Amino acid sequence: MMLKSVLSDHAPSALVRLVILCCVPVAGATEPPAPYGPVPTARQLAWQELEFYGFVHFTVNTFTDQEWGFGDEQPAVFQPTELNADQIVAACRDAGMKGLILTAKHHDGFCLWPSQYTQHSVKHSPWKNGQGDVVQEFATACQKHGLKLGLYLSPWDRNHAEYGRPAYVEYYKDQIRELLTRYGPVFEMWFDGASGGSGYYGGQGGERKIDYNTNYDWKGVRALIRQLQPDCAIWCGQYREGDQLVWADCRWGGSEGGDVGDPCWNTLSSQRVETDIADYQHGHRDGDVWCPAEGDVSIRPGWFYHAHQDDQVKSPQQLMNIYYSCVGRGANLILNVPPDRRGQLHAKDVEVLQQFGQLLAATFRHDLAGSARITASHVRGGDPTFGPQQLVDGVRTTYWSTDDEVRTPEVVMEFPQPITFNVVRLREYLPLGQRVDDWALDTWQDEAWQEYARGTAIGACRLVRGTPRTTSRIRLRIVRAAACPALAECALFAEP
Ligand code: FUL
Repeated sequence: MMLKSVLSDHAPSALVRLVILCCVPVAGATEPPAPYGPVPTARQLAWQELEFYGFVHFTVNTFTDQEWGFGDEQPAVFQPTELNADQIVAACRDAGMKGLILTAKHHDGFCLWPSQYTQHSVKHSPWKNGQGDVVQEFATACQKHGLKLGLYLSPWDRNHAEYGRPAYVEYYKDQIRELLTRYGPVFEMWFDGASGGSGYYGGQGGERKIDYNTNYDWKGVRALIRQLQPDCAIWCGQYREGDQLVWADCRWGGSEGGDVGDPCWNTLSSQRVETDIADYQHGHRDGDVWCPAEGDVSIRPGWFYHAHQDDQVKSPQQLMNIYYSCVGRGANLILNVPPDRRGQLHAKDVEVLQQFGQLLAATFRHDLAGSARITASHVRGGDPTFGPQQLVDGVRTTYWSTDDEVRTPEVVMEFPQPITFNVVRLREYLPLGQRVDDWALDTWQDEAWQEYARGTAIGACRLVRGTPRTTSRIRLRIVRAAACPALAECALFAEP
């Protein structure tokens, strides 16, 4: 397209035209770089683009003031006085969330939907005379407000008599089948790692110890989910096969504070069968599977609502710090917002969610890099398809790249007027894998380059927040990369 406008504007002679055609690469004529290492599936890519969604912990615990129910709670205790899924989903939407995951069943085994496979559900609660269905109410509200619905179904069931035995696994699969056929598209199934221990177990009590990787037939569970809802991302539920660990679509980020490791690679090794927290937090740079991280955290100290925590709701600024150390390290953030005994969010939580949403929107509304004249030390095949302007076009499917052998290129942005920024956002073009190891960003100060930020992994999103800096020139350096870079974005923002 660029070539075409040059020709028509200046109407060169036939000879000049021929020379131009021979020397100037035609946009789109250059082969894209080969992918490096493992790459995401379409399902994982769609999941990574969500970046931020909610978690809703709600069950009998809300009414017994517990975090973990024992499994002997009477369904009668579940009695929300004014359940309002609309209020909850709207508050999540205002915070900038793209979906939410509801605890259809927590460790206590109580089901928020009228499952045909157990008596231990809303069917036997006085709420709506046993005619209610909390999962349906959330599915409807999510659809209304444009959020995606995800479901948490605790593998550990402290109510079920057969827990830890093969019959329970069949029960568990039956429940998954119900959930994935009744409520429309489910974007994520969340398989908690907390598993096995003491419980009511149909009145038998005692301890039931299990091996998370082998007990639940995760392979069969996964096949069932793929069959029913192929687009649904599966969070955890990894299993051993021979001497390998078969990871699911996405993994835990290794802390319940919302933060993930720095760096947080998208890749994991299937060879490391014994995992520890650091594996989840950081991933493995040399990993052979794509398995991005999700950081989970609650807006309050507990996952369930407790009135005595009403004055411990995290502030918008605290949530922002978490956002930088989760989304800003390339992971997805799931923020828990627990309904109270009415079945609504407390006014304080709603207020914080609104303020946080405003802060996010105000920070990321205007990309200052958009006004830059941008040049690169290298462009793949000299082809504008891979030119540095792709970094500032606001599109995640176009990218700047270089010839295969060029691994430490740089880009310079020059601004017509000095800009003041304090947040940098970088994104790699994920379909080509995670390619960059180290990068740095400099600003032009007093006739010299000065380093402003430096980091390791980029991945889906890398955010760096510093002190405000005013400059008329910026330089992004790729310091080390495993393959020529494929960067989709270099954006600059100023926090309000
Ligand atoms: C943990 C559970 O034990 C907590 O109750 C909560 O659901 C949290 C998100 O995951 O493993």
